[in-house]
Amino acid sequence: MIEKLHFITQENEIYTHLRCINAACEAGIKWVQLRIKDKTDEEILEQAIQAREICDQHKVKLIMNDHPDIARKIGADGVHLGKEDMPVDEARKIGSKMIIGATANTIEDVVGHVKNGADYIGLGPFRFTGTKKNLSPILGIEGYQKIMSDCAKKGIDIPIIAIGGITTEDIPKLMETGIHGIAMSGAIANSADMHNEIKRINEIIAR
Ligand code: TZP
Ligand code: MG
Repeated sequence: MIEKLHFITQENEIYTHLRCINAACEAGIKWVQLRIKDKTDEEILEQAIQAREICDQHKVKLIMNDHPDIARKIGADGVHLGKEDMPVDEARKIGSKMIIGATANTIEDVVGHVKNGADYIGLGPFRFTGTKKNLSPILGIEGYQKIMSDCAKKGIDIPIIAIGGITTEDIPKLMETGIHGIAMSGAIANSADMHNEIKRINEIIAR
C-alpha cells in the first residue's frame, strides 16, 4: 500500500536526518524517504542503517532516495528514483520486491515510468522550493489538473504523489485534482510543532 503522506528527510537548524526521522515517527508519520545529498555512499549507508532501525521500531515504511543498492543492503521498503538516477526497470532487477517510485514532471514522464513498472509517481514541483536543486518547471495547480486529466484519458491509475513546496494549506486543492497523496519535507521538518502539524495534515488528507 502506498501511503498518502510521505515525509522526505532534510537537515535544518533543528534536525539531522536521523533526528528528523525520529521526531516524525514519534509524531505519527507512516512513510519516510531518506534523502541525503552531497555525502559519500559509505556515509549514506551508515545513516541508512540507522534510519532502518528507527523506522522498524515505529513500523514505518522507509524509502531510500537515489540508491537502489543501498536500499537493498539495508532492507528498505523501497527506493525513489529521480531524473538522473537508475531507470525503474533496471532498479527492479536489484530489488524485485521493492516499492519503486519515480519522479515525473510531464505526462510523458508518467507514461514512461508506468511502462517501466513503477509502483508510484512523485509528480512535481508544485511550486518553487529551496529543498531541491535543479528544479524542473513548476506545475502549479493547473499542471496537476492537466496531467491528471491526461492520465484518466490514457487509463493510467498509478498512485500519484504531489511534491515540491507544498504547504498544509495547499493540500485540499491538490487532492481535488485526483492525486493519491502528498510528499512534504520543509513544511514538516520546519514546523514549530511537528506532532500537531502531521496530525493536521493527516486529517486534511483523509477528508
Ligand atoms: N523533488 C521535487 S521537489 C522536492 C523534491 C525532493 C523537494 C520537496 O521538499 P519541500 O521542502 O516539501 O519543497
Ligand atoms: Mg535522485
